[in-house]
Amino acid sequence: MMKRIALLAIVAAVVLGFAGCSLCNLPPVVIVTISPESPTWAGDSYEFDASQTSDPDGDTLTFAWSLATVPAGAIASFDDATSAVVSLLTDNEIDGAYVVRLVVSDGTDSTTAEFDVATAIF
Ligand SMILES: [Ca+2]
Repeated sequence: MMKRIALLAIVAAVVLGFAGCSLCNLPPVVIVTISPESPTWAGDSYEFDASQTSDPDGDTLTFAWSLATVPAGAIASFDDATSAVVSLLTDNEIDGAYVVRLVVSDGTDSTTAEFDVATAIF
């Protein structure tokens, strides 16, 4: 009887251990550096560097950049929307605000961050 109880305790601990692990995943901590810091001229590029982003559990991270908002008529895009460091080429002759969205996933959870940048015309 004691052996059976001990065995049940071990099984319960193993099951709880696995369940606990899948529930205790921590999401990525997003850190982004934007260059230049101030508004740039329309047609210039912004660099977004998320290479300092990390995961508390050491999980492998994937990056997905998108444009949540662009000035009317703008067709700006990223050079590589799945890289940790991306360049946003803004539209020539169109000034206004861009809202850049980054979703970083660790395969289980994701962290979303948004950044406002703007361009000006001469
Ligand atoms: Ca994680």
